[in-house]
Amino acid sequence: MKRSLSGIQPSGVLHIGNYFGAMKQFVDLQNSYDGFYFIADYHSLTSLTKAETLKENTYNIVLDYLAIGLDPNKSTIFLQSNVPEHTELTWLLSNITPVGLLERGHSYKDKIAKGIPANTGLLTYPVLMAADILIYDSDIVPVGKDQKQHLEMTRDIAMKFNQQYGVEFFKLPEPLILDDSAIVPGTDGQKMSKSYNNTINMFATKKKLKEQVMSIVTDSTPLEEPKNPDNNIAKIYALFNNIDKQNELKDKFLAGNFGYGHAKTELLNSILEYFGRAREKREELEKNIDYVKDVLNEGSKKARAIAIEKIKKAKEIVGLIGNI
Ligand code: AQP
Repeated sequence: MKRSLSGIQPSGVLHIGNYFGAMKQFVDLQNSYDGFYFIADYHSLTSLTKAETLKENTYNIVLDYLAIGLDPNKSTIFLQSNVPEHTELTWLLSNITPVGLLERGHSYKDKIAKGIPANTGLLTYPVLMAADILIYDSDIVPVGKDQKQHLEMTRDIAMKFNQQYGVEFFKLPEPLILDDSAIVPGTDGQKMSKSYNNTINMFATKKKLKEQVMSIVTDSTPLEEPKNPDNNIAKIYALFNNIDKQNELKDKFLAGNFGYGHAKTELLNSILEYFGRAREKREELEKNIDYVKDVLNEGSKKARAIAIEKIKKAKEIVGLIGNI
């Protein structure tokens, strides 16, 4: 069975961009791929400095994974920092990765442009990501479009290693990016992002969720007039509804006498309905945190056993002699 691997940073509360861009694919693929899905807690240290928040976010992501239907009997759910071999491989890969490649990273450049201090972790984030993927011989990586360049870097780094040491050691992974959910827009129309304060969180309280949906930015076309049917509400609505429902909404916008507030209420109902079962499941899981911990510990053990074998071979290839 081919292997699918991906991770999510516990840098905040997960949102429908994370879900449609990546997590939904984790669940959809779990019968056809050997799934490895992790919580990228090492990665989140590049932006998160509050230990308590990191711990809380980490538990929340495991709950989210399980609530949306990831099955630990089918997929391996693990914590990145429980497999320190990821960081060990990062060091080996760092020594073949040109600084220029990392400096060209869109995500790195965006963060610097926003005034985020350029720590080394932020620059070398893609090398750790390459290690995460390559250490498991992953075949595909389901991600949103913002990660496309990082996946290309992973392939470049793998090729460079294979060439430099004259081996076919690292498998070149393929990104899996779905057209319809490649970039989910946030409430302000930019890419939805944990750090932009523009998110719709699938498991927010109903009151909070309503506030988030109502904050979607629209234009000021009067109620009675027809509206552009390709607005931000319609784009988000499309993620939750089939084509007939999408067309119905478009027709209402074109007909006039249908305000953005009405559309937002329809969107809110769709979101609540879509995640209804997952919400219930999440509430049940919250009462059974020992089970959640077991899932993470068992998954981490399984992942680590694979990573240990791969790093051992990688060290031999580069000439680290180990125990003699
Ligand atoms: N708006 C989005 N549309 C589609 N996919 C998205 N992803 C994130 N936002 C969108 C995908 O979610 C996965 C996990 O992302 P991540 O948490 O590792 O980092 P990120 O891409 O940087 O996500 P955020 O929300 O934007 O986090 P911050 O604000 O912390 O940087 C990835 O597959 C990503 O593509």
